[in-house]
Amino acid sequence: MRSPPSYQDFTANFDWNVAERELGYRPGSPINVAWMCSDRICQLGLANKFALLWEDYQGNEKRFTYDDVRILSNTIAQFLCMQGIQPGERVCLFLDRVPELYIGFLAILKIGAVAQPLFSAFGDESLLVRLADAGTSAILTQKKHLYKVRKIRNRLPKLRHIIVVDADPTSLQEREISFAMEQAPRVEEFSTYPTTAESPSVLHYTSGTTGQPKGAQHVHYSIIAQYLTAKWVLDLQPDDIYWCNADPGWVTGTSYGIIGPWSNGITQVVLDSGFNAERWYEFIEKYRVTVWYSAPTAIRLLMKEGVEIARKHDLSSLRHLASVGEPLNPEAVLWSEDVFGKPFHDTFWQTETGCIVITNFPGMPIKPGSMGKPFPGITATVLDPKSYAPVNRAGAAGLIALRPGWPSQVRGYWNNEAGFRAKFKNGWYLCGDRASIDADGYFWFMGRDDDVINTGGHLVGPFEVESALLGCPAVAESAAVAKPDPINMEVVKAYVTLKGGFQPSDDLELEIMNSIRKRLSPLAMPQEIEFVDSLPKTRSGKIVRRILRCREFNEPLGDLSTIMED
Ligand code: 6R9
Repeated sequence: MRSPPSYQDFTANFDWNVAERELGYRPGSPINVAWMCSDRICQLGLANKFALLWEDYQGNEKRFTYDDVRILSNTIAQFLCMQGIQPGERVCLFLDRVPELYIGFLAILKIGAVAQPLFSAFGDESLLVRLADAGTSAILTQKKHLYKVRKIRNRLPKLRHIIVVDADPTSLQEREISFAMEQAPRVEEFSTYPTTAESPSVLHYTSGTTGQPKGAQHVHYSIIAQYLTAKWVLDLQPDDIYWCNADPGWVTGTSYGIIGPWSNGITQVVLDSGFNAERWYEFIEKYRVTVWYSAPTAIRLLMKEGVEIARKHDLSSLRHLASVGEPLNPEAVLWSEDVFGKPFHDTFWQTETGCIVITNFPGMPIKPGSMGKPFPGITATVLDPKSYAPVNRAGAAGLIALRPGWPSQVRGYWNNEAGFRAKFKNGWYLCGDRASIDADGYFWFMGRDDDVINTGGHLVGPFEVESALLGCPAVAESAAVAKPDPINMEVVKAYVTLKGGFQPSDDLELEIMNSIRKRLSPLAMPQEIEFVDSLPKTRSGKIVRRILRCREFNEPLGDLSTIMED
């Protein structure tokens, strides 16, 4: 049996140009992610290999070869060109995990436009904030999500085209157009727009503590890192059947749900359905999935369902397992060793890093609970929070920091230069997380360094929730904080003071929760609302979420005098 290379093998004389060479990229020449992921794979002789095996919650199935993906992305690309969409314009993907999402993503990149994927579970307000900020020109969506777009389109003057992939043309209104990918005449040849290394490619919105979500701007050169990390960390081999169960509304679903596997010419499977243990195991068994990239919340849900369900299925095809998004608790690693015969490998990264940066490699001894070591070419350390100098003491806590300059690093935040600059200190990029490094160089995650709530691997910004809460007629002031949760690690909890004339009640709590769920998303919805008379504030009146968070987690408050100052 093939034994994977050691960490030393991976790191010795490392240079990112390994990936440039393997992808056939010569610095200075055009580079286009979509072309690399489809046309190039066909040219390698893999045109008839399956790129995508797709299934939905009702059991409908579709299969697409690399040649299908090439031709269908050409077909959508040509349609977008005919609508007058120009290179650099933002085109939003607001779709369930249907084939049009994956293939449309490539199409947008083929015309040199910027792909802006958003979760289809988003409500109208979450959608509005992100489309308005990006000045998005077009949106691809489905009939079932159209009502949300219709609700906000009058507030989006720049949104010229609402493209519905499954609608009956007679039911459409102004600015709406129907386009059925598989019924349209197939476009065999399309000349991909000659984007270069620094041309913008993907715009992913991610939440921070202050302000509305930030648009992380990526470029075509990112593929260099996504290709190599997918190959080495996810251990992709030519015959693999790869399953990444992340939605492309989240960076994991694009970097490793589209670009990583397809740039490697791998067959991937997609299940467009929510969590269901039985269904997931059936899916693995049916497609003989070999490599699975998942998340701690999903693993905890599987653990909760018990080993018996897993034992009913033949899961012996699984060769390599990896996880991302939140701390992977040691119990989950041990459980997977017991149930699947192999451990989940924790990987750490962010929307801003574009690729896995700290990780457990296939051939590396795992220390359960640790995130592993830096990917070759990534210089990672932990910094003292006051001096921003590396801590350099085994086991000591610090801020996770990376030396800027790896290929898939975010190039900026859309419309938010100051927010971007604030992420750099002393020549380091700060991730916004805390960790320690042990004597063997393994990183151990400790927590976030801000007020962002990580619920089931999804980052929710308190500001976004609080803004939505203030939109409820009864709410005077609010603070959104994390509350511990056995499955999602954290959920949103809101502390609320009411306006005069309103009384706390269960009905009011439900009404507020529902309003947030509809306007933002089910994930951003507070699972609990605590009505209070006042909120803790600094002397100048800023709400101090940390005090409320400490209360939820039963943690000591520490020195309050510094918190209460500004
Ligand atoms: C890919 C992705 C990034 C934040 C990150 C950290 C948390 C991600 C983790 C992890 C502990 C891991 N995070 N991986 N925490 N262990 N292995 O998740 O991107 O949505 O931008 O989130 O998620 O807090 O800073 P993104």
